[in-house]
Amino acid sequence: MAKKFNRTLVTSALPYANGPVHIGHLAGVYVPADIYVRYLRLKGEDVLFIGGSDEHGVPITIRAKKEGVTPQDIVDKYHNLIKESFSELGISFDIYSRTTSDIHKQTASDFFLELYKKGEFEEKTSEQYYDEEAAMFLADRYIMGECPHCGNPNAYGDQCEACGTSLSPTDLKNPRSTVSGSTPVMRETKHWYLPLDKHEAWMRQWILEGHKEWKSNVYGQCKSWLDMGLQPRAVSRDLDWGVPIPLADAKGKVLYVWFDAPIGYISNTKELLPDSWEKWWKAEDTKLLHFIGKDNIVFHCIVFPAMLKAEGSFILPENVPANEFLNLEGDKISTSRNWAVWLHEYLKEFPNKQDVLRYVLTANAPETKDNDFTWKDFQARNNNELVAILGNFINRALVLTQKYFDNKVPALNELNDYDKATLEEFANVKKNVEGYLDTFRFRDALKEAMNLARIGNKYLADTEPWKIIKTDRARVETILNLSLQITANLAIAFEPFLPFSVAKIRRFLNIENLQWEQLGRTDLLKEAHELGETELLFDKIEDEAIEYQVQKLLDTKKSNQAEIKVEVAPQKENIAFDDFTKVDLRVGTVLECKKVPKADKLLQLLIDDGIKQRTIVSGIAAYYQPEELVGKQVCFVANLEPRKLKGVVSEGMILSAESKDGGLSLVQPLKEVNPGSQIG
Ligand code: B3M
Ligand code: ZN
Repeated sequence: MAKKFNRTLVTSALPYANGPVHIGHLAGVYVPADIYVRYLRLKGEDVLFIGGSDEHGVPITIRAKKEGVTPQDIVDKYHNLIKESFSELGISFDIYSRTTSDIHKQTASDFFLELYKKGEFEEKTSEQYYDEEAAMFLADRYIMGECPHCGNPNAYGDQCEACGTSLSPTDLKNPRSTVSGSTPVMRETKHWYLPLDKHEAWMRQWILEGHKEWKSNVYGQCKSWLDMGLQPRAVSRDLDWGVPIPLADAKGKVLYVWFDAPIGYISNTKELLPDSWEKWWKAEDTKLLHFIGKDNIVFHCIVFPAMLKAEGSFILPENVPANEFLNLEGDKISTSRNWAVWLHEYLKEFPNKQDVLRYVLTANAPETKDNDFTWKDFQARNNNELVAILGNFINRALVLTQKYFDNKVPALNELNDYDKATLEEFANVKKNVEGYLDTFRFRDALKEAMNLARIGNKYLADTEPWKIIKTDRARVETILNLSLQITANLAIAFEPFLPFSVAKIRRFLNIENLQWEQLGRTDLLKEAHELGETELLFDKIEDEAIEYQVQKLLDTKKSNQAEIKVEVAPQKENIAFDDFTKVDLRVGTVLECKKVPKADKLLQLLIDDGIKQRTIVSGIAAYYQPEELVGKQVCFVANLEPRKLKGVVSEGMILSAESKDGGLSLVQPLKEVNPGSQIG
C-alpha cells in the first residue's frame, strides 16, 4: 500500500559560499524546488522549504588565502549575496541559513558524537602529506607536483587539469606544498570512517527494490555505486576550517564538509522551528525530498541516508529528484573561467524580469539530460511565448472588457458548440499539470500550463469579438466572460512557475489568492465583478540587450584565451639519425580541397606531390575554408601507411602546429619550392 504522508519537507542543495549563484544552479536545483513547494502550498499542503549556504570545505580556505582574507570573510560576502539574489528571484525558502551558525556547529557536532558513541565509525590511521614549515596536514588541493600521465608540472593532488586525470597526492612526482612551497613529508594521522560497506545490504533493498520510481538518472547512478561495492569513507579532515571533531584526541581535525553540510538541512529546520522541528525529520508521515544536481547524488542517496540510519531516529528521503547539468552557449558552465550567467548580474541587467528567467530555465531544464542555455533561445522564448501567447491573450481579454463593458465581468450567456469544445480542451489541464508536477516533470507541466494560454489565445482569435460587438453583444459577453475565466485559471496554473506575473494578473483581475483546487473552473469571476488596472504583462526583449550579453560572453572567452598558459609539451626521447631519415617529409601543392561529408572536422585535399596526385585527409576543417587552401604549398609525411578516414583513403599526413588561439596552423615553406621537394 502506498504510504500516507501528511507533510513534505523539501531541501535544496546548500550552495558553496565561495562564489555567486549562476543559471546552472538555478535550473538544476532551486527553480524546480521552488515550483514544487509553491504548488504544494497552493494545494494547502503542509510543506517546509529549507535552504542555506555551505560554508566549509577546502575551496573556501584556498580562496581566502588567495585574496588575503579569512574564510569567514569569504563566506560572509557570498552568503549574503546568494541569499539576496535568491530572494529577489522569488525562491521562497522558509529559511535560508548557513553552516557557520552556532546552531549548526552544535547540531553537526552532536550528530557526530552520537554516531561515535554508538560505535558507528571505524578509526583508521594512515599516512598523509604534512607540511613541516606550515605545521599542517595538506588537503589534496594544497599539494602540487608533476602529473605522472602528461608531465604537467602544476598538477593538483586530486586532479591534473591539463589531462583531466584524477589523481591522489602520492601519484605526483616532486610534490610541493602550495602553503609554504616546501616539500611535504609523510606523517601518520588518525581519521574516523563511516563504514558504508556495512550499510550496503539494507540500502540495496531500500533503493533498488523500494524506489524503482526514482528518476532513471538517479536510480542508475545509485545502482552503479551499489554494484561497485561501497567503501568506508572518512568523515574527518586535518584542517583548521570547519566543525571541530568533538573528541579529546582530535586536535586540528574537523568534520569533512560533506558530513556536516547535509546536517545543515537539519540545523536550519531547528533554527526555524526550535520546538517542532523533530516531526519534520522523524515522523514516518513526513515526506522528505532532496532537490540537488547530479554531482551530489551519491551524497544524498547513499552517504547521508547511511548517516541518518546509523543515528537511528531519522526518516530517509522519499525521493531525490536530481537534475543533470545546464551548459551555456555550448560550453560547460565554469565558475573559475567565469563562463556563467550570474544571478545577481542578471537581476541587475534585466530588472523586473525574474519570471522570464524562471520561465526559460524551466522550459529548458536539464531534467533527463544536459541542456544548453543560449541568449537567442532566451529572447525567442520571451518574445514568442511569454509576450506573444500568454501576455497577448491576457491583455486582449482585459482591454476588450474595459472597452466594451466598463471593466466589469460580463454575463455568461448560452454556450455554443465552439465554446463547449474549448472548455472540453481546457478541462484536462489540471489533471495533466498535476500529473507532471507530482512526478517532478516541470518542463512538461509548464508546457501544459502554456497550453491553457494557447487555448485562450486561439479562442479569442477564432471568435473575433471585436467584429461582432455591434451586432451580437450577448455573444461577446459570453466570449469575454470565458476569456476572463481562463485568465483567472492562468493565475492558478502559473503561480508555481511565474509568481511575479501571477501577482500582476491577480491585480488586473482584482482578485485575491486562488487555490489549486479551483483550477479548471469557469465560475472564478462573478458577473459584474469590477476588474483592476491593466498594464502589459511582459515586454519584448530587443536584439541590443541580447547582443550585449553575447558580447559579454565573447569578451570572457577572449580574456580566458589570453590567460591560457601555453603548455609546451615536454621534449620526446632522442632518436638516432637513421630513424629520422626513415620519415619521408615533402612539400606539395594543393590542387583541390573539399569537406568530407558527415565529418565536420575533416578536409579532403588533392595534392600535387611532384610525381602524382595524392589524396590526404586532414582534421583542419574548423580552421580553414576549403577554397583558401587551393594553390597553397603544404608539408606532409609522404610514406605514412595509407589509412581510411570516414571512407576516404588518406595517403599521408599534412603537418600543422597549434596556433596562438588554440586552433591549428598549417606549416609552409618560406619560399615557393618544387612540388615533391624533400624536407630534411
Ligand atoms: N555544497 C556542493 C554543491 O554546491 C555542496 C552541496 C551540499 S548539499 C548538502 O554542488
Ligand atoms: Zn596530466
